[in-house]
Amino acid sequence: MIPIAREANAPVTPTAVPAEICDAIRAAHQIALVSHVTPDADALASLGAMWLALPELGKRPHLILPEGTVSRNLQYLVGYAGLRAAHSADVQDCDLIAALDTAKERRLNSAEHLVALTSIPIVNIDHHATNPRFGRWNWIVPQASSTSELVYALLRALGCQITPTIATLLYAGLHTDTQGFSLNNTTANALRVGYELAVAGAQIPEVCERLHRSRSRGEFELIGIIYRNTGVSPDGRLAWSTATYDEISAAGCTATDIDDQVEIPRAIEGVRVAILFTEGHRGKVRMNFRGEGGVSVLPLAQEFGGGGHHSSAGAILDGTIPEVTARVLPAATKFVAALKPEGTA
Ligand SMILES: [Mn+2]
Repeated sequence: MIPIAREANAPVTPTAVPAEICDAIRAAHQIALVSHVTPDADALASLGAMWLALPELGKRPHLILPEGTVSRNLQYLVGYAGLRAAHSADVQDCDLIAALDTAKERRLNSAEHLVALTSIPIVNIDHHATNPRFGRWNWIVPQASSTSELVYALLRALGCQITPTIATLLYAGLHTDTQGFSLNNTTANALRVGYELAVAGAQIPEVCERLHRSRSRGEFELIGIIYRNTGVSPDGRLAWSTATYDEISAAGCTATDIDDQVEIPRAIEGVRVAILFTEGHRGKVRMNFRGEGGVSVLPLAQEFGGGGHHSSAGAILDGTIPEVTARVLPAATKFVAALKPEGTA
């Protein structure tokens, strides 16, 4: 047993929603809902929950979800919630854009309509610490487990009904971003929201089976490759793995199947920094960085033009896996060497 000295958490108070965020939504008529490219469950859940709830307030929401960007597992959620995507061009008819869970303006999934975006005000709702506040209104809460947690607070503040379908979506987002309530963003408030979503009728067993225990044979193959390619530094504090474009393709997978496989090298005891290098598109290597035990990997990701959260960040570099690892692993080794030794303050 590791004795952990910590103070009691602050009392659980629901997340306060800034009045200007509610006002911006109340004043709008047609709202484009946008999130980041290759949406994860949190992005999709936030979009879907807003899309389902806003008509009740007399709003016309447009769900911007370009074709071919939703992974197989998340297709289930789209079907379950009956989400119907609008055309990106519909953004032009909107008087408000709600950007959800998107840490950078250029990662918005409606990039081809950025010209239109510049003239339409954006309400920016996110939990990424590095979000540069690109909206006219910005509600950025890095302590929130997920954007789904914020959207839940927002819908409650707007007086929307949390239907079982909305609850299921938001629970999926919360569950995924906390990795099944196991990461250090599993706050008392995240658990409280999880509880309230369960009370509201979230279909927890089914959504968790579909999102976490429904791997295709291809994804299963890919996991094998990632186990096989895992390397660990001599001091055991840095672990990484790789998958080349050819390995991903040979497994029958595509870039949309790359999700949280970085959890594989991260799971080794004593690892403080884990990195997954994947060449989902030929010549482009995406890096997922994870910090364990309170280590912030954000500076490391930012060194390579990326961003994200303190314990979970990403970056993309041009090149092949050998080229990119040759650049990044020495920097990561130096970064880990500079961390304070375990057990010191
Ligand atoms: Mn998120």
